[in-house]
Amino acid sequence: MADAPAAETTDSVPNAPVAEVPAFVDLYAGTELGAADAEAVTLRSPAHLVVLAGAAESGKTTVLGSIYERLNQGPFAGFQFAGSRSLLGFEQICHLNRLASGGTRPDTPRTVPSDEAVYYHLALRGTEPGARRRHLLLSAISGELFRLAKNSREDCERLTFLHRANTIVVLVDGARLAVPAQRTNAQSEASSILDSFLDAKMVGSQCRVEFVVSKLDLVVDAGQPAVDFLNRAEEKFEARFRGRVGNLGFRRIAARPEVAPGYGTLADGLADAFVSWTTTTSGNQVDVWPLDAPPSNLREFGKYGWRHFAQSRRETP
Ligand SMILES: Nc1nc2c(ncn2[C@@H]2O[C@H](COP(=O)(O)OP(=O)(O)OP(=O)(O)O)[C@@H](O)[C@H]2O)c(=O)[nH]1
Ligand SMILES: [Mg+2]
Repeated sequence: MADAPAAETTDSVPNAPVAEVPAFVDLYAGTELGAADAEAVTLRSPAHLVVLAGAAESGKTTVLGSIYERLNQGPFAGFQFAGSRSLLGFEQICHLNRLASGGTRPDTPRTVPSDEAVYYHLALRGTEPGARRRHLLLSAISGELFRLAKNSREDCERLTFLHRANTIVVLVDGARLAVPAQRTNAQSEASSILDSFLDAKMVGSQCRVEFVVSKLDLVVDAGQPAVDFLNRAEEKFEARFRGRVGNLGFRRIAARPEVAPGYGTLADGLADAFVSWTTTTSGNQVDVWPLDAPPSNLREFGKYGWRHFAQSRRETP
């Protein structure tokens, strides 16, 4: 796979005049991005933001790693890999999944708790001829960050990036749905994640929201009672949130199934999920902040970048 370009062309403004060579060029360490770096990516090119939210160990990081691995192997879900600002970050989360790690079975490193969201960047190009490059930012809300947000509306409001999410994925841990003593909690925790976000008005009106059951292999393996519970849980999510979320969906995936591939007739669901998560819905086609004024909660760094790129867009014929 090709390395990420050190500095990308401004592919969002194809005819922008080249004013002068900048004195400094931003270099990315290649690890996962903090808020300022993610802002810089967004300001430079339209970027689609997908947020994965879920309780600890619900499978968020595995989903990110599996998407990256699939893109590594060739075209995936109609996209091919076209660069990343966070290659090292992806490599770190995939390491335990590989033979080179020396582990006896695939695993995902525990995400280090943090009170800041981190982002992973992917540049993608559609497999059809002449397809343009598009940018994707993926963020997983860590168990700890989510715990803080769940317990306090103030902390939830700190997750300001949720406002800008094009897609919010609420993961429901299939491993817990498989265990009778844990399934009710798993269901109500997933519900309460979306409740908190909605109560704090963090979900944009055009945002796609999906409840996604992870580790479907374990649910299926646990037998019909687990599958029945899952069906009822989805009905309850539907009844509770359909009126409050304009673009609500449901999905079941197994980003890293433990049982042999091809279990039952179920595919792992990741390719379909990825297409849905990266599809822009009509109301937020632009995938960028409006040009009139920078958002008031932006840091100075972000405001500077916003003005710079807003200016170059205005100058574009
Ligand atoms: N059987 C099975 N196990 C899975 C699947 N996806 C993830 N896992 C396992 O679930 C465990 C937790 O996955 P993570 O991706 O680390 O979960 P997380 O939500 O990022 O966890 P935190 O970052 O600690 O909050 C790991 O041991 C994974 O190997 C799956 O599709 N099937
Ligand atoms: Mg994690």
